[in-house]
Amino acid sequence: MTSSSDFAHDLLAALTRRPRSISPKYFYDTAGSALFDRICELPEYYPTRTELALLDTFGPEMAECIGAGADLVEFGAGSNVKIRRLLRALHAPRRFIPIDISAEHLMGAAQALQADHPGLQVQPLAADFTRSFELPPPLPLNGPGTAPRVGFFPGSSLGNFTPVEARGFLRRASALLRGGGLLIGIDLVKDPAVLHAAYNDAQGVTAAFNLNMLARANRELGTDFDLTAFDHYAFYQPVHQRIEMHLVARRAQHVHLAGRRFDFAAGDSLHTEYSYKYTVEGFRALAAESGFVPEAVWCDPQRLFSVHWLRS
Ligand code: AVJ
Repeated sequence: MTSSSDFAHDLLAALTRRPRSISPKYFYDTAGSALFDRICELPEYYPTRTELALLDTFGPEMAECIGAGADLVEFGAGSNVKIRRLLRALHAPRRFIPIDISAEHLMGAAQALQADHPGLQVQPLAADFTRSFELPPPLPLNGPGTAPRVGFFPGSSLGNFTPVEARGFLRRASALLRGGGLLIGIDLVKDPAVLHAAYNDAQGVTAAFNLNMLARANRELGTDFDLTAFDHYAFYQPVHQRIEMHLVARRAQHVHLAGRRFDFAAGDSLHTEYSYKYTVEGFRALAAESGFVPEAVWCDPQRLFSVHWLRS
């Protein structure tokens, strides 16, 4: 779990370095997690609805890959919407460990899930999975050994990592999930206009989500960001195959943090997020380099989004 002091430390570093950049994990306080849930419902934001349809349509095939009695771990479980779809298809899963950085959101969602699935052991873990963290001990089997762990990482959240970070995360995950596997959702490279619209919605929810980074700093750290003085700026960068999200100063201004003053010139940016897109083959190659055996892959007919089963 992150604390305000992690945020203070990282924001101070972000304002000091050039180019200025802060981790997107700080979007997800309670207000930010709620805004993200609204993004998932937007007409322009195709990833959530496309992935949910894949989980519904191919759930039985995914369940075959995963096998019976799974010990599931989800990285960034949010509101548990996706695991609920997968649970419809899974054969007698034994435990579900939702990991999320937003503790309050996590605990509420875990309680609701436990109430709806009395036979499943729901064991929430408030943690920052971009750092090292400890899982509860593996489940003992009736015979010798322990139940293999199965990871679930939907939503293309891997896209927030740079390719170097993604390789690092996948290497750690493949070690953690040895004997089991990872079911992971990956957004695909496509028409830049479709990508652009998904991060520039007409209702301005993505803009509010981006600006929540500054609103959260004002709430938690006592900074004096003027939210009307920054623009949401998101674009697709085709060379690196990624969306970049920035907060751009509309005019020259300054902000105070920890007794220090930080200046922005008009047009200066604070970079808040990357969202990398992959081709199916490119992602399978990355997974293979990181210790997994890429097995099945499921895509929608328009090839907007993909879900992969990687054996470990
Ligand atoms: C949760 C990281 C997958 O990159 O599409 C949505 C976050 N940012 N709109 C994404 C996000 C802006 C989302 N991920």
